[in-house]
Amino acid sequence: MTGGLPSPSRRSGPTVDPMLRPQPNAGYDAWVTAFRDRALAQGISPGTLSAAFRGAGYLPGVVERDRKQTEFTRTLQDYLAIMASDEQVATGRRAFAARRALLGEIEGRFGVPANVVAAIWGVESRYGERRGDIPVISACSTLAYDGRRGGFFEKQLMAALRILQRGDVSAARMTGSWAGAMGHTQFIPTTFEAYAVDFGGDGRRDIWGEDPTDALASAGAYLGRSGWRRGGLWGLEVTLPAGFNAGLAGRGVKKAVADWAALGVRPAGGGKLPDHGAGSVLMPAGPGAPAFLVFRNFSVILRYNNSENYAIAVGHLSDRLAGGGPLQGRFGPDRYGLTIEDRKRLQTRLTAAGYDTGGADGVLGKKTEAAIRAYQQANGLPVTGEPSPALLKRLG
Ligand code: NAG
Repeated sequence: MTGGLPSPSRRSGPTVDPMLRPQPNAGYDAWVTAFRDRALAQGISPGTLSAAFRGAGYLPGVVERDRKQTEFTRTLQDYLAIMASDEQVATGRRAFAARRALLGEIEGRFGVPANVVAAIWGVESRYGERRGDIPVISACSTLAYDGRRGGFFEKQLMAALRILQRGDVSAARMTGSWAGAMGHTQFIPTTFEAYAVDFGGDGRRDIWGEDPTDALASAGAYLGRSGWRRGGLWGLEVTLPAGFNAGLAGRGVKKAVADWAALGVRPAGGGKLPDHGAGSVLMPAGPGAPAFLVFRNFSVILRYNNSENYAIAVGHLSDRLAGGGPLQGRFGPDRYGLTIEDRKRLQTRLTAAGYDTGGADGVLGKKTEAAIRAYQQANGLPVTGEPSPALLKRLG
């Protein structure tokens, strides 16, 4: 997954955003003409190329999303508010229960626990609800032409064409996020080529359709083949003693569990630290906020998405799907001086005042930023798009 969450998928009818419909662009057309020769030289057939590019085109909305990723970086608390709220956990437990047998088989084959694969599914596509509906050929060719990360997206485009040529999916069904992450488990084309499996046994690897069988098995295969240790934990929430040396936090410092215990690191849930080999202490939200001891399997989750906050969210959600409780530690105010309750209140009040924030989950994204800008503009305030305690107060 690139740049945060996959966009909501709409299963029927045309994509609403007109910026996600192909638009005439002579530069793009010339780029595609030259690209075709490179693809032919790499063994893509003329038939595959014409089927792939039929109806494909330049999508300005994709470039816009790539350029204007939100100013707000997604914190651990944001990830948890989105993926592991009580409501999301309840949804996740239902999805997990419904696929328990399949996930058990996947665990048997690849050694990755059922609840971990289910957590990846939840984080990547909300258990299949948001698989992405942007045509992958259009998205990857637009970004390859655009050039900001042209080399990367040309590789993805070439991989997507090989996937089409192999017959796993038709061009029309090959959809994903604006950045080419596809299906239930948001595989980019090169990850698909390297790790996707046909677990259902119909001769195709289908991660796009309603049935999540191949996608979940592919996620299990990806983590399993990336070095997941059978029986190992990802990590756990811990408490740190007063005066813990923050210089010891971070994946750069690895110590045996006994050494961490001697330094006063304790499981937040009580008892003794479990021993899953050398580990690192992470303090993703600074001193006083939830802290974690992470093991080797944590690094395997990072292969999926190289963000510590992402991997902690997956790990924690996997615990919750298996019946565990919420984090014990509390997050302090953010860099604007606002707690998550403040941020939810800000969103509720902006929305009530006619500035839609797209919900009140306490996560500040593009819509909240736009709502703040619009409110500031309309009220003669400096237009920063940034929240503040003063803004919250003003909104009453
Ligand atoms: C992620 C890929 C990962 C790749 C990374 C950087 C998946 C599930 N994850 O989207 O393999 O290393 O981008 O390109 O495809």
